Amino acid sequence: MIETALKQKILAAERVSSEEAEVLFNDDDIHTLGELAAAVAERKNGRRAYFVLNRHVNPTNICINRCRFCAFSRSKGEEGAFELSVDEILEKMEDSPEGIREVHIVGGLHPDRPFEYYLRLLQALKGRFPGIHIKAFTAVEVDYLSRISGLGLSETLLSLKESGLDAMPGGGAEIFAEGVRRRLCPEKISAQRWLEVHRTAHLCGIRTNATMLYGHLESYADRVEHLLRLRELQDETGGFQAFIPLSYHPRNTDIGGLYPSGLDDLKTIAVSRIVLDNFDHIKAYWIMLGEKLSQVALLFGADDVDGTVIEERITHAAGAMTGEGLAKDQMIHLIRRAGKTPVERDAFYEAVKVHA
Ligand code: V47
Ligand code: SF4
Repeated sequence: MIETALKQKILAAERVSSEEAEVLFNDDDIHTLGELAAAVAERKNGRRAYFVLNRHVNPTNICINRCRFCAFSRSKGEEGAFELSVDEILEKMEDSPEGIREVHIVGGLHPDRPFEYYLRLLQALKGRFPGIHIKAFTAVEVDYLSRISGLGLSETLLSLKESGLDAMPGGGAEIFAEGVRRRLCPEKISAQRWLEVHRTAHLCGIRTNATMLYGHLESYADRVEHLLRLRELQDETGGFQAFIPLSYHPRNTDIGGLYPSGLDDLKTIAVSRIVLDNFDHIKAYWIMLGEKLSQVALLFGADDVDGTVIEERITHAAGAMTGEGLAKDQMIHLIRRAGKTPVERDAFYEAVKVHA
């Protein structure tokens, strides 16, 4: 049972402490938790629920990190490894359905692609599709680009921005807690560095998202630590747009294990909505949650279901049970039937069309 004092605190828009956040995770009263999170979401976004017409592009799956939860990456020369040229990516974009507003680009840390490839890719995409926002490169990739270019973090980010980068996705955060992070992804940048890249991006005027990979080896206390570190940085910069809890998919991974339960997925959305009081948006990523659970998540604190997506490869390599994309009509239907107003948005949450 969630105590009355804690309920009142949340309803009065007061900030919850780390102890209180743990209480929320440990409580099994999912209905009360959902109601509280829904009240917070309604205070922030009314009845609106957002989606974007977007597609994904993964320039390569070749990666020197080889994180133990990642079924997408390959080593160079390994069966299944791929690398796309700038022209091949432009062709994919040409073949996409009409009306796309955002392209989401993330990939592996390629051992020998030069920094110029990434700048050329951005310039070519912006030149050919000026109306499409480019949300690209996780903090892990940006750190790597800074290393291979020999430029500082700000210079790297400013070069990417000048070449066409509009916003950054939230991947690579995984779980900040040091012990678990070391077991999950020993080669990956530290939590501190991930936060530093985002801080620098915000200072350079680049808005970003944040994620948390949950349901593997971490505890509730680790999840709370993660959320609080994000909340702290957001207090400092205000540069985060959305938070996306990423539900672990165990297939074809080194660490294996089980999928998180549907209740854990809903609980994580709801607690995130309550704890991250300085984030405008909580995203229920339907690719990972499934269409039906992401619809329910709209009643548990989420106000965004990502987008049409098209050609998702990272989650699908690890056993996603969803399709690789959804049509615009399906997104609108999903949101409407949850009793919300579908708002088609761009990469900056500007409304493109309200489907009242
Ligand atoms: O960084 C990798 C995660 C991320 C697995 O910012 C896995 O709008 C679950 O960050 N099970 C990429 N997750 C996805 C991502 C994202 C997706 C949609 C929207 C946005 C956004 C960001 O996927 C990786 C990693 O954290 N991931 N393997 C897995 N087995
Ligand atoms: Fe590479 Fe990212 Fe996969 Fe880790 S999660 S192996 S950094 S592609």
